[in-house]
Amino acid sequence: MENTPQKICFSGIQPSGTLTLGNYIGALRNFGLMQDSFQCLYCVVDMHAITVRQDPAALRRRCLELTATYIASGLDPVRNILYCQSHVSGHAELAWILNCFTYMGELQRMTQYKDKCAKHADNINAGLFTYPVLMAADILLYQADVVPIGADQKQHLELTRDIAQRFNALFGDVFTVPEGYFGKVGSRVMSLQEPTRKMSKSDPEDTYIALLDPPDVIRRKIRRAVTDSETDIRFDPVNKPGVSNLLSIIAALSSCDAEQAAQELQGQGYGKLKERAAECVIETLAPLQAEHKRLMADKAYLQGVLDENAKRASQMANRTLSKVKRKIGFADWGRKA
Ligand code: AQP
Repeated sequence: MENTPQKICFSGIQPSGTLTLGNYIGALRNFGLMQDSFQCLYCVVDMHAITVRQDPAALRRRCLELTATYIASGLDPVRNILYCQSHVSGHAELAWILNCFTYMGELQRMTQYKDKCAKHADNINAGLFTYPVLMAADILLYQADVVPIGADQKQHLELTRDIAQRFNALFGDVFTVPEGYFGKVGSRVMSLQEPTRKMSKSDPEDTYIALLDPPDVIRRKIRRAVTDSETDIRFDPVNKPGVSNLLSIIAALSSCDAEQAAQELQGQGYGKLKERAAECVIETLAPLQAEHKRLMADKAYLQGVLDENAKRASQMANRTLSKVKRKIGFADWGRKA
């Protein structure tokens, strides 16, 4: 029988703060689902993180914390390639090349760029603007077939596909055109205080649940979550965004759908809804938190995982980069990429 090459899955998370329940439900928990069927690369995207000012010591620490979170969430550090973006120079190289195949108008339409400009008005840097091109490079560098992401990244993935198709139309089949993978429920977890906005790790603390929050903090944050002035427990994201967000969280963590969760809690009041949501979150995060604590006690091990995997990632990246450079006409007489 012919040996078909394993399909590739790529995704990344920024070490820009403590990971939230949104990162977990929208992305991280789906990463684990891929590891049996794909060769997966999960990246700590520190180069994306510096589009917003970071404290250098905190950024270094968070890279290790995120690596520990990846492993603690069930990702096998041997089967999967868990590595740090800045350790593989191919990301920056390919991003520059793809910048020259991306239009200003395309980048100006990106809603995350507009949101981040509003949030960081004192630092609207060029990196913030070209962030989606770096993301396209991250994905295309490894010829990824599938990219598990939250709904907020859909627009960036569409742009990645457009760039890949544009490049392929000019130079032949260089890049695999990737597909997104979005979980059935919870691909957009909302802020606890402003449930019409997504939950973000760089927003104020009471708006999100951090993956490492202890049970009493989780209960308190959910108790204070904004709902509405009615009493009816109904899944209706437009008219009842706060209640619907809590129902989605319950649904995502207990493998039912949000309407079912609403039916089960019918007539029991918002207090009970919040209690149930808190229980689901606490129960889900407890094993991850324990494993994270154990891993963080062995930083040398985590650094070893990153070092080893950067080599594996670089080898894969260099294969694509050599091809791209050759196609666009960079001279390579007698040189190895
Ligand atoms: N609220 C969310 N609901 C569902 N998925 C989410 N993701 C983020 N927030 C939610 C998904 O998590 C992955 C990693 O995100 P990221 O850290 O690379 O960047 P982000 O999307 O900008 O996340 P944050 O938390 O909002 O970070 P900051 O505040 O630093 O910008 C992505 O797949 C994302 O879809």
